[in-house]
Amino acid sequence: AAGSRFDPLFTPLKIGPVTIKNRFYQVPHCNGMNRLHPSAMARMRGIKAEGGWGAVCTEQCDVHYSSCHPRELRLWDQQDLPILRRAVEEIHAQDALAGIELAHNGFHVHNLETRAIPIAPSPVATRGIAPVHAREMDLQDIRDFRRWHRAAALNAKTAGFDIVYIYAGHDMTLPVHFLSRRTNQRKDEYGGSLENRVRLLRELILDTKEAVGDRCAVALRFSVEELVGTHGLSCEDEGRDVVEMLADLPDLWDVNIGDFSNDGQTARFSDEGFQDRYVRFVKTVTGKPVVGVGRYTSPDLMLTLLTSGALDLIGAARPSIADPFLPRKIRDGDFDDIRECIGCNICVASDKLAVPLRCTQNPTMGEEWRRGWHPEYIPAKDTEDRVLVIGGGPAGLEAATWLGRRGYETLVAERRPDFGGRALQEAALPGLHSWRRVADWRLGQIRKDPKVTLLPRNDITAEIALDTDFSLIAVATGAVWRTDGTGRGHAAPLPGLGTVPVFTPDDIFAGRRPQGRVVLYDDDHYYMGGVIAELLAGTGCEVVFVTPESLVSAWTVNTTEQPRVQKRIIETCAEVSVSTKLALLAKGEAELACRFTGRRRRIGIDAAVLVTGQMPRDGLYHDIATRIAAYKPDISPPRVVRIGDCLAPGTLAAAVFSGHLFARTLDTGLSDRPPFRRENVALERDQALTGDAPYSNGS
Ligand code: FMN
Repeated sequence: AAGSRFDPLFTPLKIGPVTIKNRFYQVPHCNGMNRLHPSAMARMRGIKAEGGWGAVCTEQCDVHYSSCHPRELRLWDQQDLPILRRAVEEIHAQDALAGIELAHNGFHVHNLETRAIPIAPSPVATRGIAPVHAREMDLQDIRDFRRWHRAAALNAKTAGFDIVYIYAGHDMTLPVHFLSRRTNQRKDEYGGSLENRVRLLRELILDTKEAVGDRCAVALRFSVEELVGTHGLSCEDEGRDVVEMLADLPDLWDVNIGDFSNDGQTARFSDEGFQDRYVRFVKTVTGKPVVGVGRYTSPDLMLTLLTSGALDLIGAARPSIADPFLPRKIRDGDFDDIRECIGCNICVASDKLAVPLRCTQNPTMGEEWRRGWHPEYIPAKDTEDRVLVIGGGPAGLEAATWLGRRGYETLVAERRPDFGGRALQEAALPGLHSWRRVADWRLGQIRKDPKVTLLPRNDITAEIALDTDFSLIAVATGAVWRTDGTGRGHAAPLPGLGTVPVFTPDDIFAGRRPQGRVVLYDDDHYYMGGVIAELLAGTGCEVVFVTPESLVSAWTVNTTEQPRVQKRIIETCAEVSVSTKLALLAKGEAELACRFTGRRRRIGIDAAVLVTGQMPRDGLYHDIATRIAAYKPDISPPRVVRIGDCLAPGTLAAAVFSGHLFARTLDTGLSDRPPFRRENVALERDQALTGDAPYSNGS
């Protein structure tokens, strides 16, 4: 509301020829929907704009087929315009500025789809391990690239974008490859001195300003620090020099630290505001507006960043995913309603795995178009049900939050004294404190809702559940970790159980701790094995970390945490054995087997911690279902469903989603037809093709 101390966050700001209405800026982020699910992508952006973000940007958008990112947007030519226009329309409909991040991924991509040889300042193997090399660009290639970039900028303007980016961040794109001493070994005017290495970037900014600068702001996304010392860009060395050299050339500086694994650090490894100390200097060098990021969810910190002159605009990717309505909530003073990002990077994982974006805190993310879900509104109830939710973990609390909003009278029974289930238990593990936010937000909402009652310390049996007059029962009793070592690697129980003390994550949650030399067997591969190893090492255990995968916590590759996780495990554990199975336990010993050769060795241990499979805790569900099945035909029985980990153990995000799905549909089962819209790519003959035929048979 006007007159609030947060008013500075709601003052407009001129960015080149355009004006942003407030200081909330959704920086470019991919979303797994991209050009393959364009309506879904556009709707998601529109919802962000509706939530009050003054600017909403697309993800990176390739300007040419020699930069063929497998998952992102494209603006190769005008054929790509309709998809982008759709996003612009959605964003403009809510009075926000639309930004587009033009990109050429140079040797960062392999171009397996287009078969174009990747291009680079100097000959180099492409990123990753694909057997592909990039070739050196000659001066004509550089002129061509500038032309493609300029054409894309003009097309972006035609599509209606207000902000056009040059993307020189995250060690990913051609202008950065030219900038970097590591990747530019050229001897011509584009190599050698920093003045030469920055030439292409300077030319791109000037080209873009000349082409579209009359109507569009020209933004530069630049990583001022790469955390590899003076070997790379550093805010104390060449990163700063570049900002000084280009100071007032772009209309907007969008700055961060690169590469993405640094920029997108999880809460396990960094706190809110972690980039501030690296990017703070930018404002002292340029007179142009500066936007920065750092998992900003706290209104107070945002205000301080602005008023202290650290930033002009509060940038956000993940916080805008967790709460698309964050700006509006600050404006309206609804601080308790802000759904804070927990910094888990399940969003990043969805993008990496090329599926629509998901979010632990915001289960509607990625479902805005295909299921018609909105992050703030939900249809009023359309049945007369009264709902009993048994279990107050992430799924149960999420279900109750939204059932209440729909107007359903809901009771949540929990056997523990506190609510939150695994979100609370896991939040006590090293680095996972922000997991609490999953419970806190939902409890905050429920406590304001007279329709929902919380009943702690209530161990509900089937008899009690069926003795009530609830017409719908959702069993959300979670899951248990397997105690016998079965999981992905072992289909049958581990031989030798009973010869040494065995612990599972559930024992750790309950406060039971092994002592001495401990083998931790991680056949789960997400974060649990790693954080428990860290915890035990911190309490004095000598931990031998064993996993059949070739990397520690291998699935965290998708959340981009993996190298940090492995470093920490190497540093904290006594020994790390990858590609190794725990073959058997014996008195005081564990036998380990090489996953490839089967070669075995024995190590002395005092205890084993098994982080393998999980089983749904669904006994109560089956008990209720069995009793209902035996009801006499003249009695109309209540309906019972399972939600969250009780249905199938998975991520925190999956549990929350399951609870949300139940609140919307009163079910979690499968239907005959998909319960969401699909966007089918039109066949060529169905498209209104303009211009030349896209291929020729030579006749
Ligand atoms: N940055 C880009 O410049 N281009 C991208 O396409 C891009 N994709 C991203 C996809 C996801 C799912 C996320 C979470 C981030 C992405 N980023 C990308 C980085 C973000 O713009 C941002 O700099 C980073 O996430 C740190 O900001 P945050 O802490 O507010 O999330």
